[in-house]
Amino acid sequence: MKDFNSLFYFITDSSGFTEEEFLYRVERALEGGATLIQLREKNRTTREYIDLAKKVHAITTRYNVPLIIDDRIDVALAMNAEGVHLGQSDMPIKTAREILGEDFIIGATTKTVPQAVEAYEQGADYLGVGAIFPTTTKVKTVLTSTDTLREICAAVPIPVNAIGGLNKTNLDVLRGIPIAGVCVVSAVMKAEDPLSAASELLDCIENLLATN
Ligand code: TZP
Ligand code: MG
Repeated sequence: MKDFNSLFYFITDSSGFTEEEFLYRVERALEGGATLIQLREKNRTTREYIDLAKKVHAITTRYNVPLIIDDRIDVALAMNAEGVHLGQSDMPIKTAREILGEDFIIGATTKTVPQAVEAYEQGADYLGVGAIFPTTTKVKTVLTSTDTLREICAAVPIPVNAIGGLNKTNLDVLRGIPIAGVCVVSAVMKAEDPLSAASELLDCIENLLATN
């Protein structure tokens, strides 16, 4: 069933953690209130990606939070994830939708209005837009202005999330922009206390969106 809430979208980065520490942090993020979660692995074999995804899925299922797999529809299909997230150089959204069917959640990274409209028209369920701020997370990206973010929100009827360098101290730049939620990696992943980081962030996002 395609039911998701991108309000507090936590994206993982397992680099530097043991598997045990990584899974512990994923669970603390969920306990702290993450509403959607993406497993984002860039340096694993397919088999390792599937193996880790199954372990993460066992946790997310207990919290009733959909699990989105970054980049790889084969991995998502192999372990019954709820969705995939595709960038501009990944499989086209249209092809992914044809393969995955209507019930799968498909997200797309877009940085311009034409990219956003195309992703929507091809069947994307939500968009990630950024980077809003420079990020310390390993990613090939460029900055996207909040003006462009606002234009994208106006151009498509699906949820739009802001991403990139966001944390509880800088969400104010998003005030007044009709986003559906915020994506974060390091604000939770690298926090000393991921549970309190997640629950404080949830409060901040709720506060932000209450006035948007
Ligand atoms: N896409 C644009 S910025 C980014 C991705 C995956 C990384 C965001 O990570 P952080 O740590 O929240 O800045
Ligand atoms: Mg990608």
